[in-house]
Amino acid sequence: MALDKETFKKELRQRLRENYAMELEDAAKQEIFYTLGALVKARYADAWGDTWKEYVDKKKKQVYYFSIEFLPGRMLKNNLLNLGMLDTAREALAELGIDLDNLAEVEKDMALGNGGLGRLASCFMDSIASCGLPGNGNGIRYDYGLFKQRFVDGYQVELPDEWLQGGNIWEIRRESKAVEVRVGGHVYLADNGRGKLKPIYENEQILRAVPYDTGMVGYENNVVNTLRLWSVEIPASEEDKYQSIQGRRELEDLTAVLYPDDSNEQGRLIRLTQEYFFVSAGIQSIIRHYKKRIQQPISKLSEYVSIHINDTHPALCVPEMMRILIDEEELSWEQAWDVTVKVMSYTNHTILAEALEKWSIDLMKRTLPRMYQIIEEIDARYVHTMQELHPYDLVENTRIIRDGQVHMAHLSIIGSHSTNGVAKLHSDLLKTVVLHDFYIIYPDRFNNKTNGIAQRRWSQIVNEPMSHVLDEAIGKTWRKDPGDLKLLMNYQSDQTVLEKLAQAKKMNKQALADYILETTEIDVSADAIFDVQIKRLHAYKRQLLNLLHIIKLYQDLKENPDLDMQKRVFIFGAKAAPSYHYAKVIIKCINEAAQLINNDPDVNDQIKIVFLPNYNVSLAEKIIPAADVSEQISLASKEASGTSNMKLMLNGAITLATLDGANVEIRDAVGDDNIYIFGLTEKEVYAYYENQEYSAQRMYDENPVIRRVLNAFIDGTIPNIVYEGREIFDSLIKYNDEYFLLRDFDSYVKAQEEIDKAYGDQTFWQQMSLINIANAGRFSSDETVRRYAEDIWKVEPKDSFVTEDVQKVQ
Ligand code: CRA
Repeated sequence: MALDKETFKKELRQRLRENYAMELEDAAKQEIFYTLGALVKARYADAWGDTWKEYVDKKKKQVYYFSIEFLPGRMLKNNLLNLGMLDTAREALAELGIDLDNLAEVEKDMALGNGGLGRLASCFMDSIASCGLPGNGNGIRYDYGLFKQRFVDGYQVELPDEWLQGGNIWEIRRESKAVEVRVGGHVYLADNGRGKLKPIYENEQILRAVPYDTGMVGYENNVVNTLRLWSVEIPASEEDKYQSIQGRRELEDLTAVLYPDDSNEQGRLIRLTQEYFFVSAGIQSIIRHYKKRIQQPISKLSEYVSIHINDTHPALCVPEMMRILIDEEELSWEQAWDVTVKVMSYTNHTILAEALEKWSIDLMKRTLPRMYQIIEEIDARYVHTMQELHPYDLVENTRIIRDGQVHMAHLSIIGSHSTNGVAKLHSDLLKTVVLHDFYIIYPDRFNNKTNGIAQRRWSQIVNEPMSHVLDEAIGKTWRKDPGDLKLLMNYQSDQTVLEKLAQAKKMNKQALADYILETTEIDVSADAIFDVQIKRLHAYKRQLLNLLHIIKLYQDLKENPDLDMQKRVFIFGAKAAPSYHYAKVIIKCINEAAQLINNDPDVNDQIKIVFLPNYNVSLAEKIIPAADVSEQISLASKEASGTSNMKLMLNGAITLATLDGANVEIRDAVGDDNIYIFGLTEKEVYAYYENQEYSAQRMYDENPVIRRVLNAFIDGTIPNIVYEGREIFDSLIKYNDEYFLLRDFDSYVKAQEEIDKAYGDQTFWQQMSLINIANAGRFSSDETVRRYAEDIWKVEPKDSFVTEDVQKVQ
């Protein structure tokens, strides 16, 4: 039921009195925020209960999305929007003299993820609910989210993210749903008295897993699904064992921190235990629910339950499901395996070798002895079956236990019925290169599901000015169905619409310029091109290539201060993993170049560099609506998909990209004339790997522009980077430029020059921008999860359930 402004105000006041014994006029921002949060939560409480009840009553098949990261960011405005209350709340609060945007800033970002992978999981949660699909998240409730980033003398410094301080308004602790998870110790098998073997545990550690549930509110459809995050505690029965503070700490540390690296698995014991902890707790609670409420034979589990393994971190879902089915439900191995493979599906998110998870046998045995036994058996049976069908090498290359290590991707592929990549190019590379051997063995298991974004958040919430222009031009249906953005194509030559879109962009740029001034004291003009690269700092993403181009522009301007060019602000947002030295060196260099360029009077404000610290979801929400240029310049083949590329496109930024990840599909969507493509293709990259002909030294010797740019890193041109500059220089010349920056430099510069020219013709630019917005609908995560639901999970949305009922009646 819709809430009118007066009732909203009354309820807010009433709740404030009840909770804080306070009048609105005396309340602090925090108190108002928490009160509003409680009001919003109460508005969806019934729908939350009803949704669950409907799933249970109708015995609907549900999907459980297992992910070690979720990155929702702030939830207040998203929940208001999805409940259809955003405008009412904004207006009612304004009448009370409160600015909603300002109030929303009280909420701490829920940052239980590193970057793309975790953010994708949260976009999926939003879309699964919004499409009326029965689906839930399962993950870890870290006490500390991803570190906060500050710059000190241009260096990255990491600070803890105490996001739970002050409480988390959205979660509900579900004491009664706690389960126990066993780790460590020894396990041996003994007769269970009924002719079967059962595992006997010795000296194991028992952990209590307590779930905290958060409602995932669907868009105006009364569906509220559940994100369940697990936290570790000491079980009451074990209290005696933990008498020292240190002992308690060690156990409680298990869910204390998120590992702050998205591309390098360090094989740490705590990480492995984290993985097992949330997997085991999640699967136990699914099975418990199934037995208690669905009450079907366990052999039919796959008709009611689908479990998704989001990258390999939850790969232990496979042996843990086997453990429960064999040890507890007493199914035969064959029956259990059949059920497990049917229930599980897996997404691969990267081809970077250093990110492919492997655990040493020794560590696995010590930490999770029963898991290891089961994995050994899966491996042995796999080899046994496959060696009859395939050559020796193929089987050896694909088995789970190899070279003293457990290969988690192999476990995930063998133990599930579906493996997908996250963009067409990436999925093709999985089939043809990275997982080619598996593709030969299981050709039918491989498929593509191009990533998507929660379009309502990344348009309606973050970019109200643009949203209003869209409403006026094409009506409001795009708000529910992002495919309708296509209607905008009819306005390509409509000067009024183009002009209004330009005004909206300008407003957003001014807002970002104000924020930049306030937080960094750098004064930037909203008339300049806002050229944006926002993503984790990684060598393959090539922030350094961006910097090389900036240095070239700087040198050109020094030589000729009257150079005919558009003003440009280069905006960066990027965290480096704390242990990733080279990435931190690049941060330092960008910051020092910024100091130099922003303060050089010769440059005369023609170019500026702004590196905004602490890039996170909330900062992305400020930057993306203000972007003119979207830098997607990874070395072709390395970026599995990317998702900021989609968000920037939706907000009318023009993409400057290599043909990597989903950039290829963005190009297909907007056409060659509305995107700037440069650089090596993935085939050319692979050809270089094969023929070994690349010589960075030769590029340096033969190309004077490159030489001058690189020299700036070692000749004092950029100050304060004596060591860092040398390291950059050596990485490019001495170590032969692993990511082909110098090879792509010229074509990147040329593309940048074309952008400069294009921006000079504002009508032309606005047309490109409009075409990008109009064609962004296909990258909605609504579409993506629908495809997962149909092809992989086999779960059905609420509406089609209704149709079925209707059909039955007829
Ligand atoms: N780092 C990929 O690199 C992709 C996201 C989500 C990544 C991105 O290109 O968009 O996943 N891979 O699919 C990853 O986390 C473990 O691998 C990422 O976020």
